[in-house]
Amino acid sequence: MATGQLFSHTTQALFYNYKQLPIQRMLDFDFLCGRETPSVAGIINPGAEGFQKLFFGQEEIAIPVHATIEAACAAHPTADVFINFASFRSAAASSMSALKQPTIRVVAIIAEGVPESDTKQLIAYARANNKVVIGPATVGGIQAGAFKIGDTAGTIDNIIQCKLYRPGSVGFVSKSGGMSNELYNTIARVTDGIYEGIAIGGDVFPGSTLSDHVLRFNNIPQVKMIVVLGELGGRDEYSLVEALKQGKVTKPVVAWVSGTCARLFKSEVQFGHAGAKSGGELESAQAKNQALREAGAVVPTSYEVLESAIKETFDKLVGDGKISPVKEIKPPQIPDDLSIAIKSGKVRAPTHIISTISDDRGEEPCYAGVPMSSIVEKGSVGDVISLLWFKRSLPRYCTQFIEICIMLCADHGPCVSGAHNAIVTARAGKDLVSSLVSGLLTIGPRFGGAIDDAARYFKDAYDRGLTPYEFVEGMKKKGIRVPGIGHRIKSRDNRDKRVELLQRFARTHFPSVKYMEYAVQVETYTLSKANNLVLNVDGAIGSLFLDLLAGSGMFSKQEIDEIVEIGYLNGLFVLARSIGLIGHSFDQKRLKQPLYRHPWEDVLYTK
Ligand code: Q5B
Repeated sequence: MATGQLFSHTTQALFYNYKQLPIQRMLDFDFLCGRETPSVAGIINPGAEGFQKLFFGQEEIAIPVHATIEAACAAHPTADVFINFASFRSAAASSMSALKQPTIRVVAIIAEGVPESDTKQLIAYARANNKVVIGPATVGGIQAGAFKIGDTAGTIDNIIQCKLYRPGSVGFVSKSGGMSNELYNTIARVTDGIYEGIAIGGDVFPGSTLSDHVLRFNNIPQVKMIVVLGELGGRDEYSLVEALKQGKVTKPVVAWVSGTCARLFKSEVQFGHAGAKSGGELESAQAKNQALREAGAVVPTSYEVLESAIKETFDKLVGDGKISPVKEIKPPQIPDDLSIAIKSGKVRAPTHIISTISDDRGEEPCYAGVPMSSIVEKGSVGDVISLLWFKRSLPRYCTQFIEICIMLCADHGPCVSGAHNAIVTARAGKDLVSSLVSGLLTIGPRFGGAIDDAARYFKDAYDRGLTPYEFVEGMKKKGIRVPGIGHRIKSRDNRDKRVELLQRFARTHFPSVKYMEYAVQVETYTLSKANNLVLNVDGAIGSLFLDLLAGSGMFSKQEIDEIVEIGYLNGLFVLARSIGLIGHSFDQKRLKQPLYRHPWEDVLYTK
């Protein structure tokens, strides 16, 4: 892997597994560096296709999403870096697929816990095919001012503080991703900054080694000095020792192997990384530091003086005229995300939706301010309806009345308009929701949806003091059928039991049933005209709900007028009948009923 540059200002990557945050961080870094093209050319989200919206500076861009690695590589032949955010379970297989693509040159594997045998296969394949693997168990790497892998270097604030938006003169390689962030800071403080930084990952077998990257840095003219941060465990550092001894590294190297504290422990210690364990003497931090020192690297006496060792080496290169100071630039300002800006109080933004009935943001959802747990403990469906529709807790007799309406209107057999539609739709092979809505769509002024109008007309007539005669004849003059009156099968001699049940409940529990009594008087008059002009279930609910609103003391006059005007009450029939319509749909499916076709004999064909 000796030959130099891995990345440039135009490098583009394919990002495996959609992870919004690291991709957005890459794009923010791009913007900071003044890149013209986003560094993420495409996203691979196994099984999904389309586009993902993200920000590139102030603008939103749509990044293509591909279902397979092959499709992504075919669509973006110039994207030669593969950033693999797969889990440890699938990281090896997807990385191998990526390495096998002719367009992919570098694969970064973020997952920790990739089986060592799988990693060894990846390494062998990459070496044989002149490709580079960074990781597994890595945060990635960064070429300052040019290209960044995933979450490398953390937040934008940190990237700006570490001056990573423009190249410096230091090549840096570390095992640890967390410590690389620390060193980006240190290096920015005492030098002109990073040219490139790589975290090789903490596994026993990294895809590329410390010395691989040091040798590569040695070939990059812009890199004037190299900083290496190793750690105890493994022998990786010794290949760097060899390279130094053989004179393959001609640039100054400042190195530190962390983990010198391991000797303070009595037994073998496993540190955070899989590879970081205190094994034999040769793998100790002390032995590796000593070997590096002897091979010619600048190795400080402790981590605390690493910073001054880096500074001295850098200052000497400046003094020798090997480094000319980098021209400082001011990076552009990355616009804050709206949510962050709002939180900080810097901006305010108008909302697009207003909602007053429920809130799911807290620890538990609330209906009209009442927490779910208290509804479950003490409430009923009637309470849920009163909270979500009327925004208040109603007395028990009111919620009970609502529940009775739901029970009574849940179904009225297969022959009514709604059920018929639901049945025909189910038999046409359609799904539950289609059957349900096809049934619901029949609810209207003639079928089930006359409750609101019944309430409106009865209220108006009663409040204006009209006699039943004046009311019904007035409606007739206007050519309007009295809503809530009349039924196809119910009549004077075949009363609707539902109406009786509602009336009985209300007479027992409601403080007043004046509107219902008025409706009964209207019925007495309409029955004198025709036997089927009974007060039907819609009329009974409409008139009784007026009594509930007026008698409960829970609603102002203005609120009652609004409820009647907006038309809440058909909702009771819609809600209730949905139960039956769903039942009819299931019934037809269960009975495996074939496509319905209406019989010819039942149609009058005429000209
Ligand atoms: N006439 C319900 O009519 C029906 C009159 C009237 C004055 C009236 C009709 C109507 C108002 C709407 C209403 C809810 C269409 C009904 C429901 C749920 C259900 C359904 C189920 C369930 C029935 C014959 C003569 C004509 C008409 C006159 C009729 N209604 N006059 N006011 N309201 N009502 N809907 O039987 O002189 O001969 O021309 O529109 O409240 O939907 O079970 O099926 O749970 O599923 O078809 O219960 O009453 O009568 O149209 O032949 O009229 O009576 O003007 O007079 P019919 P038509 P004329 S509950």
